[in-house]
Amino acid sequence: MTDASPFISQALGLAAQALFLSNPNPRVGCVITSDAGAVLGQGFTQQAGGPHAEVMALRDAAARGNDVRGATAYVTLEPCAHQGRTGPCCDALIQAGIARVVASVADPNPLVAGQGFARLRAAGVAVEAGPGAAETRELNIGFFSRMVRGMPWVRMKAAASLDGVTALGNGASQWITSPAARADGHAWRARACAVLSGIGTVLEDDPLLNVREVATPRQPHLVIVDSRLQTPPGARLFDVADRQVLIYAAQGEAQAAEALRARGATVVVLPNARGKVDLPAMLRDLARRSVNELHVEAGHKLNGSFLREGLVDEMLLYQAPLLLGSGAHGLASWGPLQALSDGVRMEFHSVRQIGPDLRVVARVAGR
Ligand code: AOF
Ligand code: ZN
Repeated sequence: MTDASPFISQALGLAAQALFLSNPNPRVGCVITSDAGAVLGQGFTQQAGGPHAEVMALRDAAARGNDVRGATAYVTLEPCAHQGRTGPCCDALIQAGIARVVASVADPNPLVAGQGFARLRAAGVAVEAGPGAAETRELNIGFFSRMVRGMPWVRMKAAASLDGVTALGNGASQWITSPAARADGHAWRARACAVLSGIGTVLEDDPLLNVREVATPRQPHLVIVDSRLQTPPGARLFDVADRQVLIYAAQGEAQAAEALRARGATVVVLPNARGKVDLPAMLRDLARRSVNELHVEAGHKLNGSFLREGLVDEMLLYQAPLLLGSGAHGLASWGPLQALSDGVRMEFHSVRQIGPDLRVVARVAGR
């Protein structure tokens, strides 16, 4: 028997090619090999509603004229057993005569969850699970979060000076970090199912909040937290084609909501007791709408609310080698805290220099 890990590594590399493409479907790769260890076919998950990795690999093998009967399929997620937008991958593998499946991890989707493995075994296919499980979870951190917790993975992006300042007291904030950091930030937008910002940012900057600096086959959806429904129907954010705009409000003044709906927006009214948007309820609603990774790019007040309510999983922080001193805004306003232990304890996940700036990815401890 050949060693699983090189082919699983290859399948993980394929899965990574679906990073901007397959949302909200997980990024999955598949490699089909002969007994002698020759690659017969390979593929990765296509756009939502498109073929899954296994089907792409089977098609690839067929296109190359390769016979896959008796072959092994290395796949980074349990093959699906359900009829979703596409047919069950299990059945496609069984029908093609695949003899053995090596899968990284069970699909946390309750529609699948172990049933794929069971169906393969029932058909006499040998099944092994395990290699590459951590890498698959990492690549699909939002999908696992949505399936397991019923919440998106919340990644808060900010650009700050070395002393943590995101804007001067007078509001000046463009541009603290370099074009290289900005382009890198767009790659993180591109992998998200949705980008989120607040009404303050919309009114101040009239931003597009789309992906422009990197090539992408799809735009993430846009979520605006807008308690009093103040988003101007003429805002530039409505000019981006092929994405959904979701506006969460605490009150749904009929006329304002109508004007925004006329611009194609979905308006959701979800107030909390303080007359603001109920952020935890909003996140659960976004998960129901299939948001895996939520990219929060907002001002210090909304950032503060997310942190105060314990809703942030990860920080994506770009820091320029620049000191801006006091009289300025930090990246989140949510204090003042009484004790150091009241802070949000995080762990560094990766630290890298991007052009002249630093990129820090930190995760809330235990997430
Ligand atoms: C696989 N291989 O490459 C992926 C899978 O609506 P559908 O038919 O596209 O199904 C989506 C679900 O399929 C998704 O929630 C997840 O459970 C699984 N994704 N399964 O066999 C793949 N991407
Ligand atoms: Zn499938």
